Amino acid sequence: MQFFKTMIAAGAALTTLGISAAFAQDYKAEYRVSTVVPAPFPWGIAAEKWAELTAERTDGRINLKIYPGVQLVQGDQTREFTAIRQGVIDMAVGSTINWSPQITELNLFSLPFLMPDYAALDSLTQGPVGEKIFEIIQAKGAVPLAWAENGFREVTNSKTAIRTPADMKGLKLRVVGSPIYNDMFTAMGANPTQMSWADAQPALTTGAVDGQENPLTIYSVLNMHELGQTNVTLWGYVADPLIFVVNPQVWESFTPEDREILRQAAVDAGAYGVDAARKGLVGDDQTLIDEIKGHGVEVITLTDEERQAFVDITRPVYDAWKEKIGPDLVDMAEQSVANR
Ligand code: X2X
Repeated sequence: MQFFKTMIAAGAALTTLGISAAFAQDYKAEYRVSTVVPAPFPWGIAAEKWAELTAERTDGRINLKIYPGVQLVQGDQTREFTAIRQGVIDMAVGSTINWSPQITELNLFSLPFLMPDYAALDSLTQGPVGEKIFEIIQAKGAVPLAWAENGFREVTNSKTAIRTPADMKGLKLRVVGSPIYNDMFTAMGANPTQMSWADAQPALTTGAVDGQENPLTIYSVLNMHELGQTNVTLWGYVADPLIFVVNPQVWESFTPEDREILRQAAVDAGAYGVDAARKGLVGDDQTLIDEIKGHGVEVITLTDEERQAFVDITRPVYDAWKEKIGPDLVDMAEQSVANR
């Protein structure tokens, strides 16, 4: 009897603390959070911040452990979303590119030259398009919580300065394993080859490929200038946001209070990650670009005219993918960008 009284008293105490229904002891000792790259890449910084804030604000009830290199799916980033849905992965901070094989609508962010600047990107993630995308992810079997950022993907290579599509002729470029990238680079006259991020790094080191496209934060952390990637073209053709998600069963296992803490921690970590992703690349602070130039790298910013040639040559790809993604969603995105 004494035992039951104690249990009831303990239950009441937990309820007053705001811990109801599920007890903390039902929680797993650790939740597995998948990312592609770890800190000090902004992507990993965002995930670490999420873990830190969550542990702090739940008094250690929820512990997130980060598994970079998409190691929970043997490095195959295009299988990450399926693994989240199946519960092989509990949570993730993932790129829209890597989940687009399962969620066609996420190709929106890969439409060439849809987003001319950061304000355009924000108008999508922070507006009605972002809400719609979250509904779609939810319907596909994961609970989306917040946005962060990998960044604008700039093209780099070891052979030549790229100012026109003609400069790309025959260049062997590593692209991510999402079909729209093959279509875009083929349209530009390059020779794209799809491979995972795990395979990309040795391919760049050995010179098996001439170039790649990724945000400058990734270029810089990896010192890609030392891998011969001494030609960089800033063209702002696509940007990949990151999304914080949780497997639905895991989500349901948390108390409503803890769910809210986890969500708010993701929102805060997302904002922190976006700052890290843009540091040295926006407004008056161009220090990251200056640092890259300081290594003797040729960094070209396309003029409007030069950029237009790339817009024109990839237009058929844009139109074809607009159909696949869903013309209504793309119209909505074009509106948001126009009104930013
Ligand atoms: O594979 C890439 O290029 C990377 C790291 O940017 C993504 O995961 C999309």
